[in-house]
Amino acid sequence: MILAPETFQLPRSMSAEAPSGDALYMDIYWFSLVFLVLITGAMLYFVVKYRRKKGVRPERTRDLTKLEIFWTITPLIFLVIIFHVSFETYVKNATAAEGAMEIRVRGKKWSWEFEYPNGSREAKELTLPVNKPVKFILSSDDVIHSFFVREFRVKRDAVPGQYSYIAVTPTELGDAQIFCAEFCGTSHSDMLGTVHVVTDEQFRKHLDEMDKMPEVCGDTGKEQCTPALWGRTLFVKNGCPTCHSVDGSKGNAPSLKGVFGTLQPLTQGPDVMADENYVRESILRPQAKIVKGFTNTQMPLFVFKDPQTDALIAYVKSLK
Ligand code: HEC
Ligand SMILES: [Cu+2]
Repeated sequence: MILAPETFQLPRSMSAEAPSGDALYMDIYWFSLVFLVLITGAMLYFVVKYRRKKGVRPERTRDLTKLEIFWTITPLIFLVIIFHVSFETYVKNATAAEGAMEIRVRGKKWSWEFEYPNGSREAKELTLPVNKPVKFILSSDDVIHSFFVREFRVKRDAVPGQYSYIAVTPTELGDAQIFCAEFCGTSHSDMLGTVHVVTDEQFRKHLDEMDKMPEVCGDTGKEQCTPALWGRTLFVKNGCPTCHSVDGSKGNAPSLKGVFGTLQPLTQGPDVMADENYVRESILRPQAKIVKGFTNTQMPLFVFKDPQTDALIAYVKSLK
């Protein structure tokens, strides 16, 4: 299959679903353009031809029922055809192929979380094997988000309390940007992510290694990884900084600076020592102990495997 590169109108196409939609888009585009030119041309021509002239009195117009029926029915036929072709393309692209790999996509303020069939999860980054059909099962932990990848030509709302689906078969190796296409609050514009389309072998390797500490991490992605540095990478990726500062300034969530190893005042019960167990619980079950001055409902639920949780704890510990 020959895939179109980026054009003035359309971004690069990277999925098996893209060509049919693009073709439809271009058909409708040219169809509209031709009629725009024809109608505007005819209009201008008549404006000039029948302009007011000295000594010429305009004729009374007559009803031309046949002509009126003609120009009502003709566009209707065109619209019915466009609807039919669009609907067919939509249905074809909305149904996942038999045996498609199921990936859960969860929108939360303000990050995307992806869960692979083996249960591993990852934030803001999605890796997919090339030429394998994928079915995304979308949901939201809070408000309505919308999962949008231009290069795949897919967009679907992630609605709280409901699952929605999209099917896609990536056909090109490379990266594409994930957007949230539904305004969802303060950091909506940061709700970005990246899809990596890789070979089957790279994909399997990625699944194996996802839950282990990578060799390199950090902002540049090139620093030698330590648990604390990996923790910081995960902290940023999972959108923790949208609520928590690490420099002591308080917003709608406690700053995590200097938390570890100190007594934390709670809304209920005695103060509690912020040790490993407390930080772990605060991350995995934020509702369990509520820090004084804050409400419990704001921190979303995160599910991390032990290595990730340990790395996050190491990072919180390092914030002196
Ligand atoms: C939407 C805002 C929000 C996000 C995102 C968020 N948190 Fe929180 N977090 C809170 C709030 C509010 C509290 C205080 C209430 C409580 O104790 O549950 C809190 C409490 C905590 C505490 C206890 C702090 C203390 O002073 O004792 C830790 C540790 C923590 N969060 C870690 C994280 C980590 C790690 C992440 C990212 C994986 C994260 N949070 C993401 C809002 C958020
Ligand atoms: Cu969003």
